[in-house]
Order: sequence, then structure tokens, then C-alpha cells
Amino acid sequence: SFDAEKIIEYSNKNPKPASTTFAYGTAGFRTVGDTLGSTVFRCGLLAALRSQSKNGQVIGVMITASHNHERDNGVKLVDPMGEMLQQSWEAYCTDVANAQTSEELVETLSHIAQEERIDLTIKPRVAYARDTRPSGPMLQAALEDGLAALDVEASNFGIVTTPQLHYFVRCLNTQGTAASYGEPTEAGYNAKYGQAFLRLVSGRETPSKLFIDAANGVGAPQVLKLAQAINSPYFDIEVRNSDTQTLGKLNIGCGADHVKSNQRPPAGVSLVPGSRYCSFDGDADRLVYYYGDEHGAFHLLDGDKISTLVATYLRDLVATAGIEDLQVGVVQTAYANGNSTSYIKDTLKLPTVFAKTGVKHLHHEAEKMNIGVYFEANGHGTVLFNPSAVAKLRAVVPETPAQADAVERLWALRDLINESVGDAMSDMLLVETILICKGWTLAQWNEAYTDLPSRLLKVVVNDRTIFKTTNAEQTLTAPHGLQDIVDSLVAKFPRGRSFVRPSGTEDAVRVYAEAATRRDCDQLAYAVAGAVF
Ligand code: 16G
Ligand code: ZN
Repeated sequence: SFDAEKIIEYSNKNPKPASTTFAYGTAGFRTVGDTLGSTVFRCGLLAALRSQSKNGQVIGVMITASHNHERDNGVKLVDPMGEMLQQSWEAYCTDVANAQTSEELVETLSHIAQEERIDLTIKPRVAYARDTRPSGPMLQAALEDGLAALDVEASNFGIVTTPQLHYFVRCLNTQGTAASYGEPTEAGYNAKYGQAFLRLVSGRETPSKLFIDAANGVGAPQVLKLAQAINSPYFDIEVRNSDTQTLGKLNIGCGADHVKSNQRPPAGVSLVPGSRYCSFDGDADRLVYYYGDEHGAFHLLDGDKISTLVATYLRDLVATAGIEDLQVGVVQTAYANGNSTSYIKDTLKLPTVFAKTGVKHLHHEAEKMNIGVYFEANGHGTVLFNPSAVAKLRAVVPETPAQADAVERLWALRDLINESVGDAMSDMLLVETILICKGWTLAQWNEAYTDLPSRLLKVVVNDRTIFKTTNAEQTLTAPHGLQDIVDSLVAKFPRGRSFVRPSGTEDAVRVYAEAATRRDCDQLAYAVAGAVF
């Protein structure tokens, strides 16, 4: 059993703010950083239990608030294969975070240990890291208290991107096995992805320089290290918004979320026609590309554009490799632009399904496909090769050089992609690979289809919990009658589509609308928002 006294002693150092209630949401706990000490401390305790319940495998803890304001922070747990924490444990996180006293905390932990039949004699192991936020060191210290309270064997990975921490966790748990994912170090990460990239592009024409907006976050130092490791004209980059030292700059006027939401370039970047640009978010798990044309117009290549580019490339390689019954599929959310969905279905003729917002939901749908490409429109996503795809790839006996090359490229792509979670750096290398291999500019990539005008509104309501959805968040089941109103509004506009969902990260309701013209789209969005309010 636990050393209750020791837990209580450490817990008293990290008291819970009495009046605050915490909730493990779409991407973990997230709120004002200064209030999160007790929660992060308790996540350390829970990560230890999770590790014991997984027979001592390493569990990850990442301290970050991604694209949110610098004053915010957050914490999430990472499961052994680098995936998001199993959903049934999210409720435990919430329970543990909200125990009012240290004594109640110990009781809650004991209860979980009983419920999950955890063998408390197993040595728990945890790997942790944080982003560049000013509240990071304080929260890291709180986490370390939690790890000390349960005698955890802990590895501190310092200041790295969220996807790097996911990668390290997977590496640690597969070390020395046939499924070994790589070396659990920054150098190991850079070597794995960098080498796969060079294998795929060597012999092709080198691309023009890529300007990277790193949101003044952890992606800046990390992508510079990656570039140093690759050390090749195939990866010629210039990093903008790379100031992680000056307070108040993180994510402000820059980063993938800013660019996608405002449909304009980030601060510190003026678009030169013909040049290539991309943005990461504050913890480098989201990626969007963009460019400006000769007429000064801004063109965004978002997660939907990345997913269609990648799905097309994989589909063609599978065809060239001559592998039968190896199906590439695409997972999107309701936010996917309607024209991207039509393009996948009607032009690419690939199966596509919708999942609820939040990476874990897309990930689980993609696992059901042979090769599952999943991206949120906001630029968060990756590709999964399920075991049957790997078996099929292994079984091919190539008969022509073209076939052999395609098979080799599919293997290299599997090495290039961070399967544990969406990863801006790995995704960027993937996009770069495809563009280099096709010899495409961003404008040529953008030609596949044209986005329908879309609008996303945030509506602040008294109580967002009364909004309930089904059908991958596309249909409201409550409040009663509201979906009928939405349907009747949508019917008025050609190519109209709209949905209403409660946010999983903010106290608000989101309204999305798209239609054939900008004017119709905006009218529809505001009409639906009016009905919600
Ligand atoms: C979180 C999710 C992101 C999702 C967003 C939606 C992860 C790692 N992050 O940031 O994927 O798009 O929430 O926020 O899953 P919302 O529910 O407030 O609209
Ligand atoms: Zn992020």
C-alpha cells in the first residue's frame, strides 16, 4: 500500500486552491498556469499508478498549454505507446485533481488502486518534459514532488515539443524489442526523422528555402537542432518568431492557430511571392503552410490540404507497389472543409470518416484503417500504419524496379512519420518530401481543390453543458429543437453546412458554417449563432 504520510507531506506543500474545480478535457488539464500546482503534483501521482497498472512501463507527463496564452499552462498524460491517456482514466485524473484535502487525495488514490487492481509493489516509471512557459519551472517542481512521493524512477527530458515527449515514451517502452521505435534522446529523434527524410529525397532537385514561424515557442530551438542534424540543402530553413526568452511573445500574433483562425500571415513574416512558409503552434504539434501570390492574396494550406496531399501520395505509392487490399483511408472532423471531403470521396475515391474533435478520437478511427491518415483542419494529425498494413508491406515480393522503389519508399515514410501523435516537425518533413518528390510549389499543391468559404464563431453562453451532440458533433440532440432551426437555416444557402458544438477547452460554444460564397457563409454563421444565443 501507499506511504500515506509521505504523500500527505508532499501534498501539503502543493495545496489545492479551495474554490477551483479542475477537469481533464480534450487535451488534459488546461487553465491559468499559476493555479495548476496541485493538479500537476497529483498528475505525478497518477502517472505513477498508471505506470504500475501497465506493469511498470513508462508513462509520459507533458506540461504545456499548446497554442493558448502564455499565462496558461496545462498537463497531460501519455500512455506507453506514445498515445493519449486511455479515456477511462480521464475521470480518475479529474477525481484526483479535485480531492479537497491531502487525506481525501490519499483515499482517492487508494480507491483507484483497488478499482484497477494495481500491484503497488511494481516500480513506477515516468518520463516528463515541458514547454517554454514561465510557469513551467514551478509546475515541473510540483510534478517532481508527486514523483518523489511515490518513489518513481523518473526521466526529465527538459524543454522539448509535445510530440518529442510522446516519441521518447514510445522509444523507452520498445527499447530492445522488435518494435523498437528509436533512441529516446533528442539526437535519436533528429537522426531517425532526418535520415528517413534524406533517404526519400536524395537525388531530387533541392527545394527553395522554407520560412518557419515557430510561434516563439519550443519548436524554434528544436527545429534548429533538427536542421543541424539533417545538415543538407534539402532542408534549407529560416526560423522566424523564435524568441523564447522575452516574456509575452509566445503565440502572440503568430503560430499555426493564429494563422488558421485569422487566415493571415503571422507577425514578423511578410510574404514574398514564390517563397514558402509554414507555422507551428506553441508546442509544435500543429502545422499549416501558406504563401502569398503576385496579387497579394493569402493562401492557406491547412490540415485538410496536408491530409489530402499525404493521402494522395500514399495511395499512389501503394498502387505502384502493387499491394492488393491495402486501403488508405482518411479521418477528418466536422471542421474539415466540405470541398476537401468531396475531393477525398469523389476524386481520390478513398474512404473517409468523421471523428469527434480532439486528436485521440481521430487516432482511434485511424487505427481501424490499413493506412489511416488523420488531420484536424487546424493542422494537427499524422498517419498510422496498422499491423495488417505492415504485414502486407513485408509480404510483397517486388517484380519490377518501380515496385521495389515504391515499397522502399513506403518503409521510409513509415520511419519519417511520428505515429505516436501529430508532430509539426515530422509532418513538415513529410510535406517537404512529397513536394520535393513531385517537384511542386505550394501553389501547385493548392490546385487540388478550392476551399469553400468558412467561418468559425465563438458564442459565450450561460451554460455550455446543455449542448449535446451526436454524429461526430455534427448534430445537436439538445437543447430540444435547436438542430431543426440549424437545419432550416442551412437549407437556405447553396452548399451550406453548419454545426454547433460545446468547446472541450473553453467555456463557450462553437459555431461553424460554410457555404458557396463568403457572403452566404457569414450570413449562415451569424444566423446560427443568433439561434444559439
Ligand atoms: C484541443 C485538441 C485539439 C482540438 C481542440 C479543440 C488535442 C491534443 N488537442 O486543443 O486537437 O482541435 O482541443 O478545442 O487533442 P475546442 O474543443 O475548444 O474547440
Ligand atoms: Zn499544440
